[in-house]
Amino acid sequence: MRRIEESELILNPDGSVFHLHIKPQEVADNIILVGDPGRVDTVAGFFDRIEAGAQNREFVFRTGNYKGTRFTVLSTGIGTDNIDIVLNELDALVNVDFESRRVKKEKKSLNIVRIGTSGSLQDYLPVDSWLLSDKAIGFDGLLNFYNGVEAITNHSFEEALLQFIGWSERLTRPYVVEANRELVNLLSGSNIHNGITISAPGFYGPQGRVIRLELDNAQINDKLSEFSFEGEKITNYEMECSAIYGLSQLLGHRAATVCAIIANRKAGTYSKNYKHGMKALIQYVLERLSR
Ligand code: R1P
Repeated sequence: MRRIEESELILNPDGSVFHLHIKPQEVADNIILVGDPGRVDTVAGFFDRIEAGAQNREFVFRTGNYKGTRFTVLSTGIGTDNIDIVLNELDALVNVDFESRRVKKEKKSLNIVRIGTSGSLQDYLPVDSWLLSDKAIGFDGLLNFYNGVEAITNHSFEEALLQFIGWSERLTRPYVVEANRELVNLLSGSNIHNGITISAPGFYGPQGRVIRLELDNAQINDKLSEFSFEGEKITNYEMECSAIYGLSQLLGHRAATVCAIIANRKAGTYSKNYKHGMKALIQYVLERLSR
C-alpha cells in the first residue's frame, strides 16, 4: 500500500483530521449528518452520555451513546462540496492508519444517515411530512470527478430525465444514485414517504427559485414534478444527498437520507414551526438505528 503524502491527507498537530477535527478513536460506526451546526446539539441532546466533541468552521461533532449504541453526529454545512470533505475525511478516519499513512487492509463500513430539511415538489408531500430518499439525482456534478461513477449510476434514468426536462449543454451531467437498501428498510415506516431527491448546487436558481434573476429553464420545476421513471416520481429538493450516496458507494459505506419537508414548492407553503417535527424525526432515526 502506498504512503499518502502530508499534502493529500492533512492531519492537525493533535492527531485529528484537517477539517473535521475528529481523531480516529472518536468516530462511531453510526454517523448522523446534519446540515445545520445548530442541529448537532439537538441530536446530541438525546444521547445518554457524550464522550467527545469539537468544532471547526461549519463542522461540529459530538460522539456519544443513545440507548447503548454509539453515534457520532456531525454537521456538514450546506452543499455537496462540503460533503466531499466530510465523506473523504470520515472514511480516512476509519480506513487509513494515521501513523503509517497507509490504507488499512481490513476496511470498515460506516452507517451514515443524513437528517435534513427539504422542499417538496409534489402535492401529496405536504409541509411537516417526512421523506426517505430511495434515490438521489445529483445536479451538482461532484461525483463526475471520481473514477467508477458509471458502475454505480443509473444511465437510463439519467437519459430519460435529460430528454424530458431539456437539460442545457452548459450544465454538468446529472447522476442518479441509490441509497443503501438495508438502511432504507430499517428506516421505512408508515409515517415516512419514500421518494427520489434532487441535490442542487444552489438554493435559488439551481432549485428553480426566482427573486430577481430569471431562470435559463423557466419550466424546470413543473417538468420535474411531472416526470416519472418506471412509475416513480421525483419528490423533493435539497443540497447534499447525491454526493453522500455516491461517495458512500464508492468508498464502501452504507448511506440513507431522511428529510423533514419544510416547504412545498407547488403549493408555495412553508412550515410554521419545523423544529418541533425535526426533533421527532431525529428521535425516530435514533430509535431505528439503535434497535
Ligand atoms: C438550505 O437551506 C439547506 O437546508 C437543507 C439543504 O440541503 C441545505 O443544506 O438541508 P439542511 O437543513 O440539513 O442544511
